[in-house]
Amino acid sequence: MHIDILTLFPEMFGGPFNASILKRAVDQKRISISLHNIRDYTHDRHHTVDDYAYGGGAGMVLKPEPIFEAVEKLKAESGNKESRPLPVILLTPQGRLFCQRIARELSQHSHLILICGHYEGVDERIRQYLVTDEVSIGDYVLSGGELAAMVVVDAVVRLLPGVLGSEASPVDDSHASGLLEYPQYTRPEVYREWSVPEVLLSGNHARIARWRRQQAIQRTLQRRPELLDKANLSLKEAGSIDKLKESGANRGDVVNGYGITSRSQNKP
Ligand code: 9D3
Repeated sequence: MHIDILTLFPEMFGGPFNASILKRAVDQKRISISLHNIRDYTHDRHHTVDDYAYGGGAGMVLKPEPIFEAVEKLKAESGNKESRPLPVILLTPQGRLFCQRIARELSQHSHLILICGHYEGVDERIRQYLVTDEVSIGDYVLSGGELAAMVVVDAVVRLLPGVLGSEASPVDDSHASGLLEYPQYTRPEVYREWSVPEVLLSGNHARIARWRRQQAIQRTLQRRPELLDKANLSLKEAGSIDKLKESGANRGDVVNGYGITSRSQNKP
């Protein structure tokens, strides 16, 4: 897979892209990432990338010309042979909410172009006539699309064949199974008087699997009950959840470090 990223701040990408799984994927030539400074596609003496908004108002707007020219050049070089259009993705708070399903969808393409917007926003014609998709990574305010692009790249690249190597296969991920993960322990068996649950030391693999499954379901019910609607549960498991719900085990209350209780729903 090749990924082109258009940004006003290419230097922001150095850290994440030169470490860990992404670094290895690049070194193994499973992916290539090119960073393009939008400023390099300007023609005027001052390398102008933004301008005042028509109609007035505070804040500048990214000009269409440099972004159109950069994307058109990359498209021409790409020679897209796929039946589907080459994804040109604008990272913006107004985009569709990024999730594991979208990561999987994007991982099916051999080439992606990502455009990082900035606080000011972009000329609407970029959305209308250049971009094929708009993506947000969540309902909180970032200063630009760069961190969002890094999140998208990380989530997509680790799904590509061979990238994870010997590490856990992507289908084991909690967000792939639809449940949160079960509690994990390692040595020592007793730390500061806190023991590892006896079942995990039992050597009874069927019993361990049942315990982990039950813990994963219970944890999901307490922390992210909405995930259970889409999780793959057996009829028996679905029935036991209904019982837990009736007993109030999913009240969703969380307690912070000060013992203050609140609902666990994320309100904006
Ligand atoms: C004047 C700014 N805001 C008006 C309400 C809108 C705004 C525009 C651009 C707020 C933040 C940004 C910069 N953020 C992104 O470009 C961005 C983003 C985000 O802020 N949150 C989650 N996902 C993304 S993807 C790109």
